[in-house]
Amino acid sequence: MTSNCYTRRDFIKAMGIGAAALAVPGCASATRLGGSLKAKGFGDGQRPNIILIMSDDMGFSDIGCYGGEIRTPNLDGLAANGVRFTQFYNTARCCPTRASLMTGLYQHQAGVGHMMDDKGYPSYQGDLNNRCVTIAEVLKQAGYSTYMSGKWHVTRYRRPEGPKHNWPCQRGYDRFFGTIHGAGSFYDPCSLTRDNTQIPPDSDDFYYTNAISDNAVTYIREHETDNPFFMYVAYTATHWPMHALPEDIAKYKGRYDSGWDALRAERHKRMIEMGIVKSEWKLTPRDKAVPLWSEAKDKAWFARRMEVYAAMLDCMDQGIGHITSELKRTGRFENTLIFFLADNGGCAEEYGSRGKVKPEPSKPVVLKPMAKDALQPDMQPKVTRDGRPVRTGYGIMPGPADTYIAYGKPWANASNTPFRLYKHWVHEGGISTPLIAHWPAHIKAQGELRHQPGHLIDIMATCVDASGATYPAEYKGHKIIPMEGRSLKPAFDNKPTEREAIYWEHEGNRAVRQGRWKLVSRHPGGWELYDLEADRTELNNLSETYPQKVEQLKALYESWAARCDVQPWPVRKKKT
Ligand SMILES: [Ca+2]
Repeated sequence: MTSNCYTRRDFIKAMGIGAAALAVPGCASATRLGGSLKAKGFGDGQRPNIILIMSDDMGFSDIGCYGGEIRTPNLDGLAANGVRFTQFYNTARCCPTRASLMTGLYQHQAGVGHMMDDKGYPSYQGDLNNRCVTIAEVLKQAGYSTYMSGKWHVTRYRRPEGPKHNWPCQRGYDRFFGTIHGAGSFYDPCSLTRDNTQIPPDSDDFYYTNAISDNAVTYIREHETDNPFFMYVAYTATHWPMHALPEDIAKYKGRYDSGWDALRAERHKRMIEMGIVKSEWKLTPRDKAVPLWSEAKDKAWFARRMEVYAAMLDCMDQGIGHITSELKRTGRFENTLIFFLADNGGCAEEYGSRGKVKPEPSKPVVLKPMAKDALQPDMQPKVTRDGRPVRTGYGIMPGPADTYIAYGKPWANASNTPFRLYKHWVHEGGISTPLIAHWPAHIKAQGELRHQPGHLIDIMATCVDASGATYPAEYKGHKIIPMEGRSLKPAFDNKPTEREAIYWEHEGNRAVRQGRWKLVSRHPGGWELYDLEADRTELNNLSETYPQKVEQLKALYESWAARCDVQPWPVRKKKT
């Protein structure tokens, strides 16, 4: 197989035929090809490794280099030696973001118009379709080794038996460690998988964030050939539940005792000083559903929830440090393009934190420990592996494995400083993400900001551009939808990114951005118009002042929605 793969690649490259014409099923041995490829003039050492790192349910202002107080020295270091985009966007939710990011298409085009259920429309099948290709599939055809560590969440088939046609190793990855599903315990995640086999945690001190980092480091260490690699590192920090290690939580003890109002104000001030946001953009008012901190009850509980959240990100950043150390140790740091971003804004879901504590403390339940080799079947485990009941409810102090709650709306409001709304919505709080790009061999800027608007769809285009790969017109006999994004390489050098507009739709929340103008609607409400150059915090609705602009952007949106088969919300399951 190895020589087969090599010979065909070599031939196709030599003939100048696009990788589109090449589909070598089961060619998972690219890691062994590097030496041969180099010998034939393929691996000239110029093509970069590419590492795409993503956090989960993280706000725009959480990490240090975007104004946060959470200690992220490793991300800050990448930012200081690269560029930070201030107007980069995701899709506002886990699955659609991952579908869009992986394929370079809008999520509806890739078959994941909403989440992981089949609503009977091709654009809402809850599973990647065969009209898209993943970044891994594209780069693998160009001779890259392809690794993934972390959360997948672009298929509705998460059970151990599959079907597995949309698991990572069937969508372009040579090696995979992580979870197929979108959430779970950090101490015992459901759907934990190595390659194509679901597994239990491998040790008593298993903690998912560290396991993701360790596997990513291992993939770099074991990549011994000269061909470049692509690696996707998809952390589940800081998605609920609030699970973190005691030593990391201890670092933040007391840090949030001054509350969310003070936190929003201090972050906003730092963001202005750093140039992340403009001083003209007013800080949005505190969410109406959130009390003044001075009037909040149970402050110790609220503070603890944010301490754990901060600890989760802190741990992720430590892992990113291990990854960059391994790149340095193996001489790869200079010519590796590293991206860091988040899949959606801070999450206001009060998962597990409302209502009475369950199971009730007055009625102790006796549960059996789980067998060492038992797979965790549940997103929210009923029992820890050592036999303690997993508790939810108002007042539960999060952190350890026997708890399962979110950090909640007040802190999500602070995470998304200075914007409004959250994960799910396509106002700036839901869709704005940090994007750090670090690539010393190519990006000469050090610590500069880039204000060009960009979207997840641009990551595929940038990977194709940076690697010299060919985005296929056909793959495995299926016609592939052309890429939607634009390469960010010109933006690295601070040149403009040419594009018509950027579009969003999630659960009926809709938006289009063209240049400085954004038309946005919160389902089931009407259109609002904002001038983001003057008012990125979306406080001054200009729809009545500029009705013609509303009509023009609305027509653009509707044309895009028709082209991408966006259905009116709520999408009812189509009867077949
Ligand atoms: Ca998410």
